[in-house]
Amino acid sequence: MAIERTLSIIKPDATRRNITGKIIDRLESAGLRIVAQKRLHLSQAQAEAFYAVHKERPFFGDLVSFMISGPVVVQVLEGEDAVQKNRDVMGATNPANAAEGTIRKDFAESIEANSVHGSDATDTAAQEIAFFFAGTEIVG
Ligand code: RTP
Ligand code: MG
Repeated sequence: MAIERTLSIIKPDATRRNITGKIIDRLESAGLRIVAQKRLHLSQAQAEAFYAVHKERPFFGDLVSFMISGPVVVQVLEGEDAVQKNRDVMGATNPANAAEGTIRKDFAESIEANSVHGSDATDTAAQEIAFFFAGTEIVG
């Protein structure tokens, strides 16, 4: 397995409930290392740009509104097979379908307010990391 990096976002439903530490514990316990992290409040333009791939989807407007409804924590996670490992720890998009022991099963409020984002492939991970972080902000 290759050492990879992936982009993680702890979403506004989780910062609102003050459970960022509980989520970080799940990530670190799975063997993912936080090599960059910052808390920010996305602008509408930033959220629209980040989720541009979904702009034709019916949920796009609601998703953008949700993502700017409060602060987020954006992170670069590093580890073996980090992209898939993070997706496994996150669980399915809809918490009703998420496996036992996953972040979304245990913490997500709904299919939209589902507590975390994780890149879905190594190429999108590289793009999403560059969207939020300069190379000098990532310390492995
Ligand atoms: P993410 O990109 O946030 O890691 O989540 P994902 O891959 O599991 O899900 P994706 O299909 O990429 O959708 C992005 C986010 O949009 C919201 N969503 N709402 N109302 C709905 O039917 C719906 N479907 C998706 C969720 O916040 C999802 O994580
Ligand atoms: Mg996605």
